[in-house]
Amino acid sequence: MTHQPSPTLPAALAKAIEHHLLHTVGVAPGEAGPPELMAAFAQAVRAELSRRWVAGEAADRRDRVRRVYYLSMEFLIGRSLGNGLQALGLQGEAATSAAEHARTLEDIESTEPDAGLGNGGLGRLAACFLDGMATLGLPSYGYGIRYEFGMFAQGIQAGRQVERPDPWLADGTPWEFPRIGVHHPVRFGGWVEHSESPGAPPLWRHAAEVDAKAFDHVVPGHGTERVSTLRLWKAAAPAQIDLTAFNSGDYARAAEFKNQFENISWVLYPNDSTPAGRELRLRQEYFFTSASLQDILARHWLEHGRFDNLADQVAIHLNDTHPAIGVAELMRLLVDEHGVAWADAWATTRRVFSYTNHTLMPEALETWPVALMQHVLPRHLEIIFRINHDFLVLVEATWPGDGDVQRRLSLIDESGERRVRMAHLCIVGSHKVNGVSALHSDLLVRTVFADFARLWPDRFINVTNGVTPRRWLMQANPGLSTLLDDAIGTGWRRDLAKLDALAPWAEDADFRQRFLEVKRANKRHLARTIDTLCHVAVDPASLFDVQVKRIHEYKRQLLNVLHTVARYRAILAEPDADWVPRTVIFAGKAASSYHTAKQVIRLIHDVGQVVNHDVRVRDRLKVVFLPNYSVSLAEAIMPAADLSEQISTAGTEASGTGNMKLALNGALTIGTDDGANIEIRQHVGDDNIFIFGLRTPEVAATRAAGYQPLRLVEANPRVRGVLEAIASGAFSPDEPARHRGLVDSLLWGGDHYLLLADFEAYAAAQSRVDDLWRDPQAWARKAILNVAGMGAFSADRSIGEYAREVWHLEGRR
Ligand code: 26V
Repeated sequence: MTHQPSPTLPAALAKAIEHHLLHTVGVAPGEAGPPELMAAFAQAVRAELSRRWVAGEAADRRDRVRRVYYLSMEFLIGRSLGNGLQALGLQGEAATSAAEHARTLEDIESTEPDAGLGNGGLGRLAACFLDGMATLGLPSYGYGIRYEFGMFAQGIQAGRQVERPDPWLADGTPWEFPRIGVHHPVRFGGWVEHSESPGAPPLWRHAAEVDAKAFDHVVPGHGTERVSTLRLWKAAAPAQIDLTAFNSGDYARAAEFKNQFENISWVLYPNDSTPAGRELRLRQEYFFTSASLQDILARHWLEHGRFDNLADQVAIHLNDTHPAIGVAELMRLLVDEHGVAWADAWATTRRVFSYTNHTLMPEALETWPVALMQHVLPRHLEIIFRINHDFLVLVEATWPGDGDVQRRLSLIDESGERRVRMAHLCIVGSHKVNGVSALHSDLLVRTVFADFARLWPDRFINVTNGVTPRRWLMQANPGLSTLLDDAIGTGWRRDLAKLDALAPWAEDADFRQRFLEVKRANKRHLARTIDTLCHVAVDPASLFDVQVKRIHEYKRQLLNVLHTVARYRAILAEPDADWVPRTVIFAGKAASSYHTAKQVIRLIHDVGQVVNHDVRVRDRLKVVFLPNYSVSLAEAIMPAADLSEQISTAGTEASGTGNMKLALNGALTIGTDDGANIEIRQHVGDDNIFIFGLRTPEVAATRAAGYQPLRLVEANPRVRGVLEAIASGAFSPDEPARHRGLVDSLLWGGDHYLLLADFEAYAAAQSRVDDLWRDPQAWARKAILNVAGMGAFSADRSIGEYAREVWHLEGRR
């Protein structure tokens, strides 16, 4: 397809909006407020995207194209209106239409609720990747769950996190297309019968069945008429059950019965700190995976009428282990339901699947008790045992008599209660396995998956993460985008690698001035948001120092707090020194059961209370915690940041993607030698980034040498002063012991993430940040070089690598 402006829009956008106000929304155009206007704008955009969608689908069906299916429990989409308008090239017209209704486009867009169907990095990556797939014109589908409630909304009450539900569908969403007639049965429980007659497939006598109903979201490509589909499944009680129960007249029981089925797609598990061990989670995983695979096979059958060419036509990607059961489910569907021989089905399965790992933390690797799997998915457990048997035969042939390697590689962990290792199932069932940054992929093959890598070295590759420049630069930062257009032309909008042409502009004083003015305007905007959300006045001229991400010990928000307290104490000790004014900005959610993470939020709040009100500070330090971090809040924060905090313990952050969004918007990174920070450093240059602290091997060595945080603190008066202040209640005078637990976890709890070991290096790097800030021209030069160096971190580059090296797929633009 070629890219032509739509014949009907843009001239007709205003007309379409009037039409939808009157006919779809049901309001007189003159009386429409921002929510009604949002609904009408969305309908106008939806109509045009739908036209493209239908055309593209028909072409793909006609050509029987090879497709990729991206299976993910999470898609953290955010808002869709701005993105849709941009894809259609209608932002200008939309702004004019908004003005005709005496509104700004921003006022209208901000009434759209976020689709927050994800926890953090993994879910947002899936959303960026959908955008990249559509934009590259890959025939592609995302598959996931249509959660009735997304990620909880975070409130802060008296410094504490409170969680509220997120009923994002309460008023409906203009973006979904219920696919009447597209539904699949998903079965659970029961037992398996094996027939006497040879060759007959086993019969799964299931105990329960739910109906998975398809709801599609259109995923617009940019600079192309191609669109992709995100198909989300909603669980519904099968119609006949509905009828029987309700006809019996016992409505309460009928409703309860119905709930048993429909609860599967009610709520996103809001936990990225420990894998959820609950049965409902396993049901969710199987529910969406089974529905998706049935859907894929149905589409394939319709086009080909055979399954022996499935792997030629279909690539299925597993976003982490959450859809891992798909390996067993595809085997079940092919062998039990479609009569394919086991060996043929296995050869197909191995060619179809690929798998991305997103975390090294051993405690994060999913396993399910064999007993639970037997109860929920008895046939799948049998299939997993058979896959494991065949696999262990191979292991035995490779390393004869090596019981240790058998135990380590087995799909079943037999060390305690027997458990199925979902990552092992993914690796055995896939032809490619990747990590998400160079360091992470390297550590995977050298640590957690080392035995597998010895067995199948070619299976393991790296694909460094990327972010979509549409949302994270063009939409979030129109000021910088226009400036880039003026300097280097608009080519970067289609190919982010072209940003490298910006480098010479760092030497242009006039350009630097304009760059700083754009940043200042973005900071004024964020300052207003901070005032609204936190009731704290911050100075847009101060250095905006930003750490935004899930709250986790390994991400070390507490290290940032320790440094902030050190700075506060230093200001009090030398009130007349030349302090660089700083605004330290935090945002992020803590898992509801993660006590330490919640304490960190409380400490940030308490430090803010003291510091922000201390007149001796004279506004040279402010500390704010922005509640309810989300995609739309991130869009306000990224363009306004001066300093990006990426300070995880080396070897713990698989990649990070916030680090990419911030640098792309001209923030300088202060960070450890971890995840994608390492590659950012390679691309922006050593002189334009503040890397500090222990590296991965040194982290291991420090721990191995018997790290003693107490010793370290005894020898370091600055750290001691900071810890004593926090532990003695300097920031919690109403409850002096409130933060002793956090301090004790460092002093007496072993300081597992080595905050104290890295403290001095971190503080020294922060001093270098201050020195640079005092020279605005030098700062601007480096910030511009950061933008210039970030071209490689586009989701389009990542997706191009997946398409070439993993999915063997070509774009149709
Ligand atoms: C993390 C952890 C951390 C330790 C304790 C248990 C646990 C359980 C789950 C998780 C989340 C894993 C999935 C995830 O969100 N990973 C993130 O994926 C991003 C996209 O690849 C990547 O940029 C982040 O570095 C990675 O944390």
